[in-house]
Amino acid sequence: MNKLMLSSALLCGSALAMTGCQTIQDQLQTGNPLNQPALKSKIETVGEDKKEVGQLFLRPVEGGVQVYGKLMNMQPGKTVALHIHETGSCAMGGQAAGSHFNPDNFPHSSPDDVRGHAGDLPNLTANEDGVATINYVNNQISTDVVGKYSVNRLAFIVHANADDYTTQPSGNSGDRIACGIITKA
Ligand SMILES: [Cu+2]
Repeated sequence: MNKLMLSSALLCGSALAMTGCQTIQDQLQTGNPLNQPALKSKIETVGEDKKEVGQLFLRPVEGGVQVYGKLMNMQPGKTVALHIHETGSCAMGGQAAGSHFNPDNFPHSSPDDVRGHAGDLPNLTANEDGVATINYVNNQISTDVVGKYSVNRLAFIVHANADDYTTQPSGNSGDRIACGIITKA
């Protein structure tokens, strides 16, 4: 089943494969009731007011863990960094979340680099309505409740600026502006 879906996805560019393409696109939609997330996180601003900015979800898929969801009330057009940090706390303006989740002690890198931080994720760009979506498969993390690669009880951090995927240890992505603890869905 999963293998079939994967081959459909690979054929997405072909008109003949539109049906298969639609299928995997549907599978990747946020909130598909047939594919409940394993983990979820309510993302809130790190200030005193703790305004909710959105929700992110994680679930195991072929090839890794799908991280998906959307953030709202972002600065329109702005590109910002999103990471999974190693400690499940949003206290002290998000500083309590600690460093990037990095169970294999790799340098910070682009999210697709398997020798980078497990918690590295792609930058998000808000549209003109201030909405930013993510739909990304991370192959270095697990949705298991516990374990070396488990992200349960860790935290998402949204930064003020984009991640350059190069600067150590956090891509020169600036202040922490929003945070969410990852919990069982
Ligand atoms: Cu970060």
